[in-house]
Amino acid sequence: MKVYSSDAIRNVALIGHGGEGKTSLAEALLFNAKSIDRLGRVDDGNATMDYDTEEINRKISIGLGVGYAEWKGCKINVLDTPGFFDFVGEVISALHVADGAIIVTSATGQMSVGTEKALEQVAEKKVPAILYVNGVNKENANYIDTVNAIREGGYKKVVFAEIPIIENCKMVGVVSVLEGKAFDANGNEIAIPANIKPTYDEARLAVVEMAAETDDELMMKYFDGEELTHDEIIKGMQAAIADDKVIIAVGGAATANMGVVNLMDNILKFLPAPKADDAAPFVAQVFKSIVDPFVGKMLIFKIKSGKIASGDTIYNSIAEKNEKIGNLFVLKGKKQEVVEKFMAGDIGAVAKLSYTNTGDTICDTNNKVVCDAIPFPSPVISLAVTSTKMEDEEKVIAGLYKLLEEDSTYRVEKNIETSEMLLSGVGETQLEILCKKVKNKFGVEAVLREPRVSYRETIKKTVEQEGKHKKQSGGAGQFGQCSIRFEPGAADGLFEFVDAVVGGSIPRQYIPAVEKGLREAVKRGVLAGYPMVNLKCTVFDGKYHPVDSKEIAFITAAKSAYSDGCIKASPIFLEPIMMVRVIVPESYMGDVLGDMNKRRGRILGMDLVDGKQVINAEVPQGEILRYATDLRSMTQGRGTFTKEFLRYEEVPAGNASKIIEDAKKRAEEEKK
Ligand SMILES: Nc1nc2c(ncn2[C@@H]2O[C@H](COP(=O)(O)OP(=O)(O)OP(=O)(O)O)[C@@H](O)[C@H]2O)c(=O)[nH]1
Ligand SMILES: [Mg+2]
Repeated sequence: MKVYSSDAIRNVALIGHGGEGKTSLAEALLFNAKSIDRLGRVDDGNATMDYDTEEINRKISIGLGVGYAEWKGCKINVLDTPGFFDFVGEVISALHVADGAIIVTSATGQMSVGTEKALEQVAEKKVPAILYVNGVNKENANYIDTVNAIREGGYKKVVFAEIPIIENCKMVGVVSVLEGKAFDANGNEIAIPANIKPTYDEARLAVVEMAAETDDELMMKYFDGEELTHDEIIKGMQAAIADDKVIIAVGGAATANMGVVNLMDNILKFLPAPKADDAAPFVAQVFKSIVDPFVGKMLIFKIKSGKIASGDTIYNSIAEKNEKIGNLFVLKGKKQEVVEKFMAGDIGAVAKLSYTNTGDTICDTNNKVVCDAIPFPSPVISLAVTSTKMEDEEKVIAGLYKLLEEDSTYRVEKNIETSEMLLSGVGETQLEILCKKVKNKFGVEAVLREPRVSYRETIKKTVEQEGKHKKQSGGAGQFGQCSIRFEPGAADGLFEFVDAVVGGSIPRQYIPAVEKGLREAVKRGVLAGYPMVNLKCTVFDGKYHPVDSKEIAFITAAKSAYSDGCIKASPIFLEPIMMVRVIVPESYMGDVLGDMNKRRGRILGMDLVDGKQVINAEVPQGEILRYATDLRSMTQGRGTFTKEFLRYEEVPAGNASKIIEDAKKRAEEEKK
């Protein structure tokens, strides 16, 4: 393959709502450029970008797919992202390196949530974008209504650049608002169809005005009533798009390869080339890793400056190690082609590096720099992961650790307190798919379940309790007896021991044994075995035997005083309370608040920030284990939230029996 320099490169991310045609569009882009010789289909499981087993099974994209289309002397690097919200990490990776985006939306006449999110994302990241309204070949497709719905939904910066001419579910031509002309399918000029004329007239006016606004001189000209030239309009649009002031809308049908060639021309014309200098020292950032069974870990990077060739030695400034570059590749989904070198601005792949991971910067050994980290989201849902077979559990965990190389948005860690392995991520589907991947790749079955809540136990009343241990039948005997006062409140909030024995009723040398017994005992509360906290224990009396008293006897006596005493001291459960911050569009406020109420949430405050409602609430952890999933279905994916541990609080009496029952069930299961 030819080596492309930055002015001939376009790095575009395809983003948008799930299932609206990104992968199909990527396929058509690659096909038109002859990168692939047949137009594969997501439905047939042979689309270039959806090659993973789970992608083929589910007919959705899961991971970021990378391909390229060589078009009119340029190279369009295509980054096909998944639309399903659980995989937003892939979108973030793509937008971190893309110089432009194609927002793919379906011509349904409405703005889908994913389209809205995509529009928000490109605005936030200031990524110039084109809106590709897909599926205009469908029965009830309506291109104009779709664009208007988006404009009315708060995105007036979306303007009609083209209006497809549809006859019997076929795109037979296009009205180019920018050119001010209409063309048939062969590119011959035709009259603008009457039914499109009103939309065209309005759009043309908007385009001219937006172009004029980019330049003071043009503005003067426009106000003087002079016509802007074709070049002035195009230049104005280019500037407005680059500035993220305008998003041009075009239409087509990816699976029918309609409007795609137009789109490719528009990518070259309106999306900016990467700003990257070949002459500067080499700097690149790895934005995606794929574990390939044959070549090992494939690292996909974007070159910010300089160039790279196979055989180079580079420096990883995160791992602080030198690495030798072997073969370099361009990718087409799972397929690789070896290339000799890449120039600044390009996207390439390299395999078999020892220390390099997603997010890392690789650079010239004499120019050590670190690129901005990719802002991956923090996990919002945790599930406990085990295996159907006990002996497979280790393999499941090892598999999940291995897959971390491909996905930086999940975590695997042990909860030391509950001894559960927790799998945490962006959504339940992500976690389920991870388990499926572990099964596909490593042959072991992972099982997910709701994690245990780290409850605590404590007491509310003061009691005095005698504990006795006596074993005096035959052989050496054991004897120890102690009286202990158990009361709520420990100096450190956990455990406090006071020795108030006078007159030697327990000899000095056995007092530490009493404390030791209690310290062991409080590890398990008397209700359901959760750690006992905030307990003050005062030993004030006891008895001993000159021969049979031993350390172990006092340990045991203290333990029995503990269990007999605390059960009478009004034991209760404490539960973790989380500080939860929910952000939703205002229209969902009522639902979210009502739902919070059902979860025993306490609303602390509500705020309108950037047009969205921010709700702060304190909620028991056990009530929001699956909040990520529930909030999403409550808000069609428009709501987000964060949570953070705050403190422990008493569990209402009515909820205690359920905790005890669950603990019993678990104990029985564990026995089995
Ligand atoms: N009729 C019609 N169907 C289309 C068109 N584009 C895509 N489809 C179908 O829509 C479905 C989803 O297409 P994909 O290309 O997988 O959509 P996607 O946006 O990549 O989906 P995710 O990656 O899961 O977000 C498939 O069944 C496609 O065949 C189109 O232009 N016309
Ligand atoms: Mg897809």
